[in-house]
Amino acid sequence: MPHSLRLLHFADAHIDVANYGRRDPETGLPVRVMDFLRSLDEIVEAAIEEKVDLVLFAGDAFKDRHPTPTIQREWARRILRLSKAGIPTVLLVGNHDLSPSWGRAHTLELFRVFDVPNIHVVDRLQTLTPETLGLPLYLIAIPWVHRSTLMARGLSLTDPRAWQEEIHRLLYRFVENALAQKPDGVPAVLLAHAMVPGAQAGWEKFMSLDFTFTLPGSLVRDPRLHYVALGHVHKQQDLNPGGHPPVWYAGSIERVSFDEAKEEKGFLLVEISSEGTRVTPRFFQHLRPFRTFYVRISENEPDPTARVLETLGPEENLEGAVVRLVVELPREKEKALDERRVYRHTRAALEFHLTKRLQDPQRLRLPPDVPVAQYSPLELLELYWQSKGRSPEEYAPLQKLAREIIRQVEGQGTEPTQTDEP
Ligand SMILES: [Mn+2]
Repeated sequence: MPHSLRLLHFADAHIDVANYGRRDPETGLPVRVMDFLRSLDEIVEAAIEEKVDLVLFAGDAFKDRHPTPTIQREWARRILRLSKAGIPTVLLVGNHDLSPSWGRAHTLELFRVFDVPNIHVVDRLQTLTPETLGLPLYLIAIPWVHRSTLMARGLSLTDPRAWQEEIHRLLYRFVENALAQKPDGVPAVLLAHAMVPGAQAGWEKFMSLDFTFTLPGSLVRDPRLHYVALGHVHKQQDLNPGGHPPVWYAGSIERVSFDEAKEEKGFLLVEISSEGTRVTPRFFQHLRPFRTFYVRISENEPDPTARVLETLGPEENLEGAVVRLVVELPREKEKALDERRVYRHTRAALEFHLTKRLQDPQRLRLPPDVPVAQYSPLELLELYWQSKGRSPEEYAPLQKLAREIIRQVEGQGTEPTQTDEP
């Protein structure tokens, strides 16, 4: 290997996932979007300062494939800084960047249309040669593959398992061919946006509406590779600890939900040399705190509001944080909770979410002369709603949904519904 190569790997920017809430008066951008952009700025600055040879973005630039022009501008500004700094940058397409409809543009396509110097957009199975990259490195790239793409290739949907096997056959063939064509003496890196079995998944599974595009573990742990740069899973992790090649999800660049409250977020600096591959995670210091508080109010609590405020602690401790408060309290205590005071106490927080869980003292009681077995599941469910003090108007839609689910489970087909497609 001629000399050592230094890469910066990041993924799952999702810069507009919190495109709402309080706005910054100077930029007009939502404060939370600015948090994401700050992470992105740090990534770009690190790439320039560290003089990396290549930046790999492993997919999912935005929340979905309809970023607003403002958001697109902010993304483009930062990618152009990399371009102008002369750093080859590969932008891989993730599931959130893609339209499921055949022939529609994805969110990264304009960089290719304008032929932006040093920016390489990858939206199909592709290899990037040392000539293309201007570097002694061979890149094998696997973007998220959409169901419609596979269907266009004639894969039928009837048997998901056979289908998954067919995808995996295709991927093994692609990687095998790619490695066979790799010039001697240059390292091979795999860049992919996909799920890999064994990864600790997080919020991204709720964000994904399509089927899960999965890469087999043995494909990514191929020892002929020098590094595997993954995107899709939001928790940063190495899927081959201590092994070769290192197989890393860079993770998302900001926290998206409370599940990630304790997760560090950052990017990876990767050095490939004749001695092997060294991966150094870099974490952001600026991340906004996400704080969750639980309070349980008992039946004989004299002052529920005071209890809640005490749990939240001093107002100034909440400054700038995203705060969630869950209060469990007996239904008859609800009126004693002064919500306005609670909101006033949390006004320094950037966001405040209050969830009240009202507890009912009475248990579900059935008439004593009728055995439970004589009730149908639907009747029992209705009794349950009633015991919770719900009105028929409130629980009717849920009953209807339950009826449909029970029908489906019992294999009697579905009722035609009037609901619109999401
Ligand atoms: Mn994804």
